[in-house]
Amino acid sequence: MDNTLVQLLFLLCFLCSTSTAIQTPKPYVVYMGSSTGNNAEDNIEAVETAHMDLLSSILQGEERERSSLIHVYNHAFKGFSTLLTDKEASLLSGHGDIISVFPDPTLKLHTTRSWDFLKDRYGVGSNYPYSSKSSNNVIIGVIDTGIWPESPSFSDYGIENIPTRWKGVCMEGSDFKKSNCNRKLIGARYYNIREEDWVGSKSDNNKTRKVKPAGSPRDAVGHGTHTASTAAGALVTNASYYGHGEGTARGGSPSSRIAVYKACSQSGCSGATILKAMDDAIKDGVDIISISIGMSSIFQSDFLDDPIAIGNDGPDPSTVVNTAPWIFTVAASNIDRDFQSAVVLGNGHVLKGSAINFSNLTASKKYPLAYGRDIAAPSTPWSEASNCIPGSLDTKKTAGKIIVCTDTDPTATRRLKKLVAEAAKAKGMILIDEDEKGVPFDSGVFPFSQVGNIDGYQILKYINSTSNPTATILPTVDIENFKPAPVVAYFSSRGPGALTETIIKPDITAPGVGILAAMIPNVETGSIPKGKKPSQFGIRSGTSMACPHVAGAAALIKSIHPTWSSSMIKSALMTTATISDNMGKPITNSSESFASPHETGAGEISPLRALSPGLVYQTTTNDYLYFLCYFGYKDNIIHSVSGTNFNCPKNSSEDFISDLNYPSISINKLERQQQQHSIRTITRTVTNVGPKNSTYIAKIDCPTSLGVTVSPKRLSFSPSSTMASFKVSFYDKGAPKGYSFGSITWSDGVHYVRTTFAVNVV
Ligand SMILES: *[C@@H]1O[C@H](CO)[C@@H](O)[C@H](O)[C@H]1NC(C)=O
Ligand SMILES: *[C@@H]1O[C@H](CO)[C@@H](O)[C@H](O)[C@H]1NC(C)=O
Ligand SMILES: *[C@@H]1O[C@H](CO)[C@@H](O)[C@H](O)[C@H]1NC(C)=O
Ligand SMILES: *[C@@H]1O[C@H](CO)[C@@H](O)[C@H](O)[C@H]1NC(C)=O
Ligand SMILES: *[C@@H]1O[C@H](CO)[C@@H](O)[C@H](O)[C@H]1NC(C)=O
Ligand SMILES: *[C@@H]1O[C@H](CO)[C@@H](O)[C@H](O)[C@H]1NC(C)=O
Ligand SMILES: *[C@@H]1O[C@H](CO)[C@@H](O)[C@H](O)[C@H]1NC(C)=O
Ligand SMILES: CC(=O)N[C@H]1CO[C@H](CO)[C@@H](O)[C@@H]1O
Repeated sequence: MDNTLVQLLFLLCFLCSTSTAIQTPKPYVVYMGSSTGNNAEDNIEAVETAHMDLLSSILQGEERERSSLIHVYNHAFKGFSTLLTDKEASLLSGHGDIISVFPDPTLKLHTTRSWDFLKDRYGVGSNYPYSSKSSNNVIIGVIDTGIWPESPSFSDYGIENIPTRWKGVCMEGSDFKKSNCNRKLIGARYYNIREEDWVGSKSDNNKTRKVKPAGSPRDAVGHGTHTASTAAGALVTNASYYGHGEGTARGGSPSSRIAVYKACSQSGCSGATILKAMDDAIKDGVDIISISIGMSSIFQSDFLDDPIAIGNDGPDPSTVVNTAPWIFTVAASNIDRDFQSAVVLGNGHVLKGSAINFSNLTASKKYPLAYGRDIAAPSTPWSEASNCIPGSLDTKKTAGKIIVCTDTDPTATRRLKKLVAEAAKAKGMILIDEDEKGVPFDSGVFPFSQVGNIDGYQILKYINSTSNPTATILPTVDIENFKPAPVVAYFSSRGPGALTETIIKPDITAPGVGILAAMIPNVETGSIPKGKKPSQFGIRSGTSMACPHVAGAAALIKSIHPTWSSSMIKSALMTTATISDNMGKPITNSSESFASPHETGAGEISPLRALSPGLVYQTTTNDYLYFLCYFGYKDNIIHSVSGTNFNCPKNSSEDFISDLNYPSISINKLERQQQQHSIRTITRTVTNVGPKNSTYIAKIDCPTSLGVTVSPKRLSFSPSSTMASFKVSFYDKGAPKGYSFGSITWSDGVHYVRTTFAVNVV
């Protein structure tokens, strides 16, 4: 493996792209009923062909040119999305196989607060060194959906000349000129992305799979623009999403340079393209790579759990790249700001819902309120109607009402339910959704609010209690200093790692809920409040919003400590992470339980504390090669990956991965008995990056049922002795089966070097 590769910091996250290209014709969703269940992936071509035939049957002549499927839904339910004119949509909705056709407006969620939240947690009055000259020298490569260069977040005002070491390029496209790059956005590349897979031929019905190159680095999705500005966006005063989240927008390292690699499109990212982009980024001279991989479709919130999502076809180098321990895996949390849109019931009760809306309703006027179940279409199961599944509501009974829907059926997302309610001419919608209640949903001009199960029960009880239930949904208000925060988001990926339990995954937590950052302008009707111009910012939630926070923090550290390796930066971020929330309690998850390191990793990043970590764990190229050996790769593969004759130890075993010099410790099995032989001892080595003469003392924090000893208990450093090793022994003292968690904290009284551990007692 290329040493440079190891020296770079990889941030892999999950692409949760939710918006669609804005054009006339517009995107529509064609819903064809529930899935039959036997939808093997290898059948996908036949399904696509059938959808294409259906489409061609209504598209006339020339129009067939653009006949294409944006998404095919084949698992949770049947259907597809495509570009249609209004007329075509109505033609299609008359077809026998089709249950309903909905316009698919661009979802636009929208943050400026997250970096201040992280800073304030460090200590009031602390300064964020966000415009340091040295941060000009850090180049962040963002592999994503491209960029919207006109956003004020990418202005190069006050930034010095491009470092001479930069070897990248600014590729042009029909809508992207060399002049779109500047001293901030120093590079832009695109790849031949399969934006549209199926392209019908003009003359006959001959459909071929054609690759239509997306010939521009310009972002048509918004995801790449949002993540790039979160990591390194310039300071923009007075940023907001139509007044919400108002403040100064900025990235984690606002004067670092950005180089974009458009390797992803609306329909996802191909592993092969990502690898090519990585290759280019390294060649161009980037310092940090931030990548979002995976794709959650519009209607399924299947947040893929592991970076193996790309190139998982056997032990080849691409797989290696994805399974390697140097990939930073990030959990997503909320910040101390909430977007609330209250529900006022006819009986005067006010319930705090969450949403971002352009509701024009007021507290004084109430509207009829109905539960989906009570207004079901003829011969529709209650369960479908209560979930407001497409086609389940009696549209004669929905018009002008605020309808209440539940979320017990995962086949319809809140986005789809909202479309159902809108199409049924409802006045508004209250969604009872325990999981997503803390993740605000942008419903555009449609009044919308989300509540949890407890408030939901109150609403349903109220509906039962009167013959004439009424309610209204108030416009969204920003709640500042919201508590508790951080809370691990419900959609955040959970450990232990699917590939190996010998490394704690995720590594760390960062803000990923309700994040305001730069956005491509959304001109979709229904998404802009009356009389306003399209917003230059957007509020979004997802693990892919958390990832660029880590990239930005890493760039900040790199700018202050230019000689530090990526493993030192990673260690600094992990050992200084915070494990308590803004109420001084341990961080919780969205169901109000204490979150374990399998949910938070080492804790929430504290970028300022990470600037002086005291001690760091350095993970070397050899450690990574040992990792590959222990993971089971054969010598010949490791030779070809590393270009060396490195040979694996004969006794390689997955268990030994726990011994690699990683900034956290995971023991995948510890025998459940108090015998001498069941002691598991691992070694770690720390490097002093703080004051030359210092002495650190270990403090262990763990359940009493787990035995943990550290030896030696004191580490001394001097100008001539900058590194020290210690051993940690684990043994069972009656722990329950399964994982026990704890930490070892080395401290010199000034620095606290916290090493999280997870021990699986079997
Ligand atoms: C279909 O189109 C492809 C490419 O345009 C062409 O190579 C092929 O011969 C066509 N097939 C038929 C049956 O027309
Ligand atoms: C911020 O924008 C508002 C209007 O949206 C304007 O009234 C105000 O003057 C602006 N403030 C600054 C500092 O530009
Ligand atoms: C709210 O706006 C919609 C159109 O966006 C309009 O039809 C409706 O009458 C308005 N309602 C009130 C109460 O102003
Ligand atoms: C409302 O009434 C229905 C039918 O009478 C009943 O099944 C349901 O449990 C009631 N819901 C609540 C919250 O009381
Ligand atoms: C929160 O943690 C509890 C206890 O570990 C667990 O049962 C629950 O599923 C977690 N919640 C989520 C949303 O993962
Ligand atoms: C594996 O073998 C090497 C010698 O080849 C030895 O030094 C090492 O201690 C062994 N490791 C374990 C965990 O047994
Ligand atoms: C470190 O300690 C040594 C003696 O132990 C002393 O000579 C040296 O000046 C000290 N260095 C610093 C930077 O304090
Ligand atoms: C984000 C958003 O759309 N908020 C709107 C909610 O509704 C009020 C009242 O119409 C608007 O002022 C907000 O802009």
